[in-house]
Formats: sequence, structure tokens, C-alpha cells
Amino acid sequence: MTVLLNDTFLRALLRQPVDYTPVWLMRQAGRYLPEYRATRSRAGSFLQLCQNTELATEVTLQPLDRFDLDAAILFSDILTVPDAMGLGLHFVEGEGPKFAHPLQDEEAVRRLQVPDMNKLQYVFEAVKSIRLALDGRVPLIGFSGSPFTLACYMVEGGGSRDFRLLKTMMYKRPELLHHILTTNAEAVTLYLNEQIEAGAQVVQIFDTWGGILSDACFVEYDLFYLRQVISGLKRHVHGRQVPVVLFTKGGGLWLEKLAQSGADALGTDWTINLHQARERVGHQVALQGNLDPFALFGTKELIDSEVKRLLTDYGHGSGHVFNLGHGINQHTDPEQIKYLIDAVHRLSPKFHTS
Ligand code: 1CP
Repeated sequence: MTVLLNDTFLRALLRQPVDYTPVWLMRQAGRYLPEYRATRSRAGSFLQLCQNTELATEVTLQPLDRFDLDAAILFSDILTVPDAMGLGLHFVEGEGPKFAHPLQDEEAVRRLQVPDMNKLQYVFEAVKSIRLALDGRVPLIGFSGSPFTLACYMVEGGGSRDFRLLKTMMYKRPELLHHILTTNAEAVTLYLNEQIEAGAQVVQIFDTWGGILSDACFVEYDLFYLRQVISGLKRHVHGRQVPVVLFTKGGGLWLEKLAQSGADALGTDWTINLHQARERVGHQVALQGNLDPFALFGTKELIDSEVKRLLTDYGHGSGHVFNLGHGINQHTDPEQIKYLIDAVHRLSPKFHTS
């Protein structure tokens, strides 16, 4: 078994002492990197890239070869799960993901089933291959969409501006949406556990669209299923503890509820202040975030001052993982990313002296 050479990220998630604040970035592998675009065109398409073990491993490691990151994240997508359920995922150039068979009538919803995990074997193979390639450099994060966020895409048939179809189902035929969410929760639990068995050392649940819900609907349609998934996860595997990170975009108002979801850490977007967040939930969970991705379009001085502000806001001691509040924008200059990561490493040690 390989020794983990840098466990700072794992320690911060478990609020154990660290020497500096670890950093990784959502969407750290992706279109802003020219080497990613080159590998993607060799693969043929985004989906073929996800399904090719060797190339998925290559793009996962690309940002680590450029930057001093403290974690790697599996290269895949949250929509692999509905694809395995038979919804027919494809990507339309310039328009993003689309499903050929969205869940837009009762019959389609009733037919929905938890997929055979063999259909997602390519994801578990990628996890194994990335672990080997990492050779203990940093921990590997596995991930899934939340049951609710997956349902958004499954009902809409792709991305959406207002989620009209999803919300119509929620208010008109709630039992249909609950059927989708129950199926998704079971699928996501199995999917994450398989990733953990294959070698994922942390798992993150992307609840990108939780923030579109009203307070009451958030509890009924999102949080309930998040808790179900988290309580079904394997947290101790082969003698190691597997921390769970929950990122609900727009979830700042619900931090106390999210802190009781069973997750070890909460991802936060840029709308909350880390000092206030820590006061509210820092005794229960670690916090990950929360730089506005567009701060990377500012000057180096701006990046330095934002890093200082976030580190000062969180304050002294462990329990903070530096990250963006959402994924890297595809037009970001890679040099700015390098500057940010080095700034976190340069400026954070003084927040960890005993
Ligand atoms: O053209 C391309 O090359 C495809 C762009 C792309 C990439 C690089 C997509 C399509 N997915 C990904 C990879 C991806 N997706 C990762 C890889 C690991 C990394 O972070 O480096 C991860 C974790 C995701 C997760 C994901 N996919 C989320 C949750 C996180 C988030 O950004 O909110 C969501 C919502 C998706 C759906 C999706 N996949 C791709 C796109 C463009 C979208 C968004 C669609 C939309 O709502 O408009």
C-alpha cells in the first residue's frame, strides 16, 4: 500500500492540526487548460474522455503537474449516473449536457430504476488508475451529484435558467419527484461506496442546485435525501477514515441544517462570510471555500488581498480548506491559478502556529 505523502487536506477536513491551509479548486481539470483541450480532442468527445481510463487519468493529473495542489479530483461528471439509468446523455457543442430521454411524464418516472453499477465500471477503473498514477502525492476526491441536483437535469433534460419543469413536477406531482429522489439517493449511495472501495480517499457531494429551493422545499426535497445518502456511506475502509464534503451552492442560509447532515465538511459559495460561518457551525464541521471564481480575473494584488481576507475571516487553527465558491471559469488564465495557490501556501502558515 502506498504511503500518503501529503495528508494536509484530509487532516483539515477532520479539523486536525495542519502546518498550512490546504487548497484545491473545483473544476481544476478543464477547459481553461490548453493541455486539457488537447487531450479532449484526442479522446473525441467529453464523454469518451470520461470513459477512457488512461485519458481520464491524464487529465486528472494535469493541474497537479502545473500547480502545487493539495488534492486531486476524479475526472468524470455528475451526469454519468442518470446516463447509466438509460436517459441517454450527450453533449451539444456550446449548449452543455442534454438527455435524449428526460423524465417528463409519469410513465418515464415509473420506469426509472437504480442502475447496475457495472454500467459505471469505467468510473471505478478511473479511480483505481488515478490512485496508482498519484502514487501517494495527494489524496483523491471521488464525487457525485446530490439526488436533487441530478433530478434537476433528469427532469429538465439539460441545464435550465428557471427549472420550470422540475418545479412544476414538485408542486403538481410531488409523489413523482419523490420517486425520482428515492431512486437517485439509492443510486448515489451505491455509486459513492463503489468509488470509496476503488480508492477514493474523500467524497464530495455536489448539490449545485439546492439553492433554487424555498426553505421548506429544501428540507423536504433536498436535505432529506442528502442525509439518507450520507448515512449510507462507508466512512471507514481498509483502516482509513473517508471524510465527506457537502457543497450546497446557495446554502449559506441553511448552514446549521447542513452541518447536521452527517457530512464532515461543508463547501460554501462566496455569499457567506467565513468568520460568521465558523461561528455558526465550525464546532461541528470543517469549511471549504469560498473565493469568487471571478476574483481570478483581478490583479495579483487583489488575489493576495482576497486570500488574506479569507484566511483572516476563518481565523486561527485547522478546519479550513481553501477553494473557490464554484468551478473555475473556462476563460481563467492558468497563471492566475498558480499565483492563487502559491499565495495560499505563502500566507497561511502563520494561521497554524501553536
Ligand atoms: O467541454 C468540456 O470539456 C466539458 C466541460 C465539463 C467538464 C470539464 C463538463 C460538462 N464536466 C466537466 C468535468 C466535471 N464536472 C468535473 C471534473 C473534475 C474537476 O473538478 O476537475 C466535476 C467535479 C463535474 C461536476 C459537475 N458536472 C457539476 C457539479 C459542479 C458544478 O460545477 O456545479 C455539474 C452541475 C455538472 C454538469 C455539467 N457537466 C458539464 C457541464 C458544462 C455542466 C453544467 C451544465 C449546466 O448546468 O449548464
